[in-house]
Order: sequence, then C-alpha cells, then structure tokens
Amino acid sequence: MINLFIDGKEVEVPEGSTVLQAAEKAGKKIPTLCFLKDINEIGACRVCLVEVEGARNLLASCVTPVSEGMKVLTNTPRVRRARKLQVELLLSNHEMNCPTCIRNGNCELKQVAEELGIREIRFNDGKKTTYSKDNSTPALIRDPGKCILCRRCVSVCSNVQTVEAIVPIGRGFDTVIAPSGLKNLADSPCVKCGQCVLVCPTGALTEKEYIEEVWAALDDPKKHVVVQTAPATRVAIGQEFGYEPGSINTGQMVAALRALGFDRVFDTDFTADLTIMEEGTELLHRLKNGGKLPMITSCSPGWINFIETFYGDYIDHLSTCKSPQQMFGALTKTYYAEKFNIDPADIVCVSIMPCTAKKFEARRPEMISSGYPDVDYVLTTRELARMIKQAGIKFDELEEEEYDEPLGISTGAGLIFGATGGVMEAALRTVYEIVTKKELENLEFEFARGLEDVKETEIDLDGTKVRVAVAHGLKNARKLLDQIKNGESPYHFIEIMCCPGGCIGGGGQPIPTNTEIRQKRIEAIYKEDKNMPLRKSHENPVVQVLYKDFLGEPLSEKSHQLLHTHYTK
Ligand code: HC1
Repeated sequence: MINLFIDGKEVEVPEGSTVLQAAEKAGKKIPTLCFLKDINEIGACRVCLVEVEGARNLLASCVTPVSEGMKVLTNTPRVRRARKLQVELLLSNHEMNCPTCIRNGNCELKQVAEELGIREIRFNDGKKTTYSKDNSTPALIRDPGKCILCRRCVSVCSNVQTVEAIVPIGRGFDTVIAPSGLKNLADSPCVKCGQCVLVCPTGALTEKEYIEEVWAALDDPKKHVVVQTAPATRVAIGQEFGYEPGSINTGQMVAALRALGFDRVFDTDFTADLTIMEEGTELLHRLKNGGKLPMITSCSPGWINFIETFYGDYIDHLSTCKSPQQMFGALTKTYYAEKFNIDPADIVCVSIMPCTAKKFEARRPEMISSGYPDVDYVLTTRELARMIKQAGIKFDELEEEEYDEPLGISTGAGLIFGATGGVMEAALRTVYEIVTKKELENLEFEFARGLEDVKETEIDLDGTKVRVAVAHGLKNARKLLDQIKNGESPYHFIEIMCCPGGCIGGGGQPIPTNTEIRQKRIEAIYKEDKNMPLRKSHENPVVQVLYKDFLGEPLSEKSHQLLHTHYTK
C-alpha cells in the first residue's frame, strides 16, 4: 500500500493507483473528460490537472501514479486557472448549439464547464475548424463539430470492439476523429454497435433519430401502429427517469407506450421464444445431419455486420434465423394482419431497442419477406424516453400495465436474451427437454451468466455431449472466430452478442452505461426471469398456437420464408 497526502489529508491506496483514484478515496472529485476507466486512460484532455509537490509542471491525475509520501494539491489558483483554460480552449472550437443538441440534457462538456464556473470564453475570435456531419448510415451520426478529441470512441472501437472504424487523422489543431481516409461511416468497417455513442462525452456521436417519423405514424388515423419492446429495454429505461440503474420498469414502459398512442403494445420476447424453437431445431438438424458446426447465433446485428466484414469466409457458421426483431415484424405483417383482418400496408411496425445496429438491420434489403419491410422504424431506449418526455407523460406516476395479446405473451427464456449468455441458456432449456424428453430440473445454466470474457462448458444431452461457448463484445468474439479459422474450435454451438454484457449494454441504452450498470441490469433480467410463470420457450402457449395455425413446424417452408435469412460477404 502507498500513503500520500491529498490536500493535506493522508490516504492509503494500493500500489499502482493513480492520483485520480487517491483523490476519490480522499473524498475529492477531480473533473475529467477524456478519462474512461480501463478503456481510455491517456491524459489527453488535461482537465484533471493537479499540483504535485516537487514537480515543475501540473500533472494529469488520471495517468499519474501515486508514490509514497506524495503531496497533491487539487484546488489551487494555478490548478483552477489551468483547468479552466483547457476547457475554454475546447469550447472556443466547439459548435455552441447546446439547446438543439441531442446531448443537451447530459453533456459532460457542459457539466465540466459548469463545475469549473466558466462564464466566458476568452478565445472565441480565433480560427475554427469546420467539418460537415456524417449522416451516411441509418444508425449513427458523426458530428465532428462537437468532437473534443478525447479519443474515448477511438479506444472503445479499437480496444473493446477491435473494429478500428474511427481513428485520429491529422495533427494539432487540424486533428479529426474519422474513418481512415476521411471516408463516411457507411464506407468504413463500422458495425453500427454504438459503443462509441455510449462513451462520447458530447453530441459528436449519436444515434440517428426516427422520433418524428414515429409521431407522424401515430398521428395518422389510417395507420395501425404496432410496437415491440426488446428484452433489455425494461431494465434500462427507468434510468432515464431517475430510477436506480437496474430497476425493472416493464409495466410502466407498456403503459407509457399505450399513452403515446400505439395501437398494440407487443414484446420482442415473444419472438425470442420463437427464435429458440427455430434455432434450437436448426442446431439439432446440424448435429444430426453433419451440418456446419459450430453453429453461431445470429440475433445481434452488430455481430452480423462484424462477421460479414471481418470473417466473411465463415458466415455459413451463422444460424439462418432472422433476429427476434425481424421475425416479429414479418409475423406482424402476415400472421397478425391475417388474424385481425388488417391490411398489412396500413401496419407500421416500430421497435424499441437497446441497440443502434438494429436500425441498420431493419433497413437490410432482404428483410422484406412478407412483401413489406418487416420493421419500419427502430427507436433506441433513449429515443423512447425522449418521446415520453415530449408527450408530457409522468413516467414515475404511471400504473403498470400488461402487454397485449397475442404477440405480447412470452417466457423467461425470451427475456434473458437481453443478457450475455441468455440466448444460450434459453436454447439449452429447450434443446435439453426436446432431446432427452425429460423435464429439466435446474433451469439456471450458471456457466453462461456474468461478464467473464468467454464462457464455455460441455452439456450432456442423455449421452450426446455438446460443447458450447458464449462471448460478448467483439474482441471476445474474435477469440472464438480465430479458433474456427485455425480449425481449432472444440464447440458445437456458440452465442455471440456484439456489445459488452449483451443487449443490456447496447449502444442505444441510457448514458451512462458502464460495467457496474451492466451488472445491475443483468441481475434485474435474471430476477425478472425467476418471477415469470413460464420460463421455457417451448412452453409459450402463443408460440404453440402459431405453429399449429400458421407456421406448421419449426423450419417449415413458411418458417423459412418469413423467419430465416442469408448473409453477405
Ligand atoms: Fe437484443 Fe434480441 S436480445 S438482439 O440483444 O435477440 O437489441 O434486448 O431485442 O432482435 O429478443 C437487442 C435485446 C433484442 C433481437 C431479442
């Protein structure tokens, strides 16, 4: 342990700690902008400067290691002047359109300027860089005019996701964070996961909003507007309304959607259950008939973009199942439309997703197997919260309501899709019972749970041994893909989710989303699963009726036409 003094107060911290950590222990908050624990610790923004006795220059506390007897001052006139200067310089080259900025409510730059008491910017007359917005994808917007060059996005894109879609280009004042060759995002390897959006301190990287389009549909009396909510949204939306991270607000979210005017409020968990029927059957077929193994899950669209871009030779390992979001849309415009005698041309299908890549997935040209786009608009959890606020709905005063039938009926297995390992666990709950014809005594497959990088085990299906693995985050996905590439994969079935923690950590979730918050959302998902009356996908009564009345059986011709897809190298 190391003993040092922060503003005269002695603190003891483990060796290797930074001054920033020591200050926190001493009860002092040092402002930061570029710092992101374990991801971006580079001391670039110089906002966390402190004075250290014996050092000539001020030091960035986020990268300065503690030493025995060190004396640190965090609040001297020199420190205050230097921090203010850094932020003033950032603001002098910043688009100052805060009232119309998507991050108006939670901009870290604004917050730091407030904490430092900046009331004027001395350098406003200087040169400004001008860059145009990159609006090239249906999922994300890059606005370099709001970028403060903190490099958090660069670090998350390269170190966590190993995609390297955006990099620093140029030097000094002319530096810009952009895809190499100053290309548009659409022409870069960006997988649209939106992890950059989650870590951006300003509005330089954001989701593309479709709120106005959804209002227009809701305001059109000729349209029948159906909404589906992804598993991970219910354990996150409360955060936008002041609830503790990890609160479960399912019933209030349903009530809010009804109050917004949606004609039917349905649940993506329903088609997650359906996915298990299709994907589980596909796995059993591949095991029995010598199909391509390991089979890999296909519901996470950022992951699909990644394998298509970086491992195109291995796309035949993917399950051919569409994601639950897309299955839901295809069924809404066929099964649901027929059953309730609604012209599918009048149906608008809106998804509420924790994910920005879902916006891209919905626009894929192959996602129109019913003759109409499966899904018309995708809103992130954050966008839904904005709509609720725009409508003046007091979320915390809403009485809980239930999803509509039939497409709102689901099981705990569908729900746990939202956490890393959940698809695997849901699949095993069903596959085990189908193969062994025995009731599964313990539904909890603990090996698949939690934030460990790669999780794996062997399952005994009455004599047939199946090796399975789970990865979340694309750096971890690479590990499993490289095994396949090298002919060394011991697995039969793999779950991969693009975002760290799975969809609960998706790029469309409330900001902040960090490891601690991911953990809380995961706990909430499993808690909710435990309370569900049905916890196995094959026991979903509406899924059973759907097969009986409409699809026939898993992997039927109709299932193939509506619920399965193909991939592109
Ligand atoms: Fe997901 Fe999925 S779990 S991909 O993370 O398979 O986004 O929540 O909706 O489609 O069901 C996301 C979440 C989501 C799909 C399901």
